[in-house]
Amino acid sequence: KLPMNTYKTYTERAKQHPNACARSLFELMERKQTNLSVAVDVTTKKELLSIADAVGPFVCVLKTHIDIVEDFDADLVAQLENLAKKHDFLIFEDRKFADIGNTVKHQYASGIYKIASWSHITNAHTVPGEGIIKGLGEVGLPLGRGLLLLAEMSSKGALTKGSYTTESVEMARRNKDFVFGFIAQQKMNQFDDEDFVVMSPGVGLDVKGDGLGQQYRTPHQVIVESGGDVIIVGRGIYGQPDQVEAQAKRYRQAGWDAYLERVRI
Ligand code: 5IU
Repeated sequence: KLPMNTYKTYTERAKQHPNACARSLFELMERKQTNLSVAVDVTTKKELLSIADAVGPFVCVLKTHIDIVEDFDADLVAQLENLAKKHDFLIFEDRKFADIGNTVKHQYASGIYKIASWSHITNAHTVPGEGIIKGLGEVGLPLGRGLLLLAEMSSKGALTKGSYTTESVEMARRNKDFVFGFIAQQKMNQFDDEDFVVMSPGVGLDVKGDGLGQQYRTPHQVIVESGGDVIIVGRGIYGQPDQVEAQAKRYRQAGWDAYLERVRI
């Protein structure tokens, strides 16, 4: 049996949520009827923008790895921001910060990418301890950004388990102003008065893995059986260039059907 909040609608959860980033995400999900996030791991500006424009109408969150884009420039960010407005989605730079608070602060605000200036959501490993949240928060909180902690990874042999995962949840509890959820494979709530958003990567309908450790589960397994809130799909959607829109529609439908099944239980 999953925690009580899991069975509430995104709208009900939006109304009750103390975190502004979570509220706007839940409202957006209900408005667009989608719990799909597309992970666009491509290496050119042209491909990234073209996929973002094609999947835009079907996603709540567009997940980027900005440092793999060979021809990155400030115009890419400006165009991404325009697409986020045009299609009504949030941008999530999957940066996986992992250093001490003072260092991640600079990595988040500065350098070439200036992630905090355009990415609504980012994420961090908890391996350095709570200082990483404080450091990122100094930059992100004044800008209204939200942070996800990496409580569990999808890949085979990941060390994110047991006390690592439970202590990551404790860190989130102590920093609810900035941390609104987790990257995880299942619901992380234990108490009825808390409602962490769970985004789950490692989602695919056609294959079980990728030969490099990735492990795939279906939207039904993630949303109905494990209580996840957002499915993150990468190659399952952009893997075949001529089918990007069709696959985005297919995964959006599978994710939304699973959500409707869960809230009607
Ligand atoms: N990603 C994972 N697993 C994780 C975390 C992040 O796959 O545990 I944290 C990222 C990596 C990639 C996307 O950007 O999610 C999944 O892409 P595919 O659906 O193509 O495997």
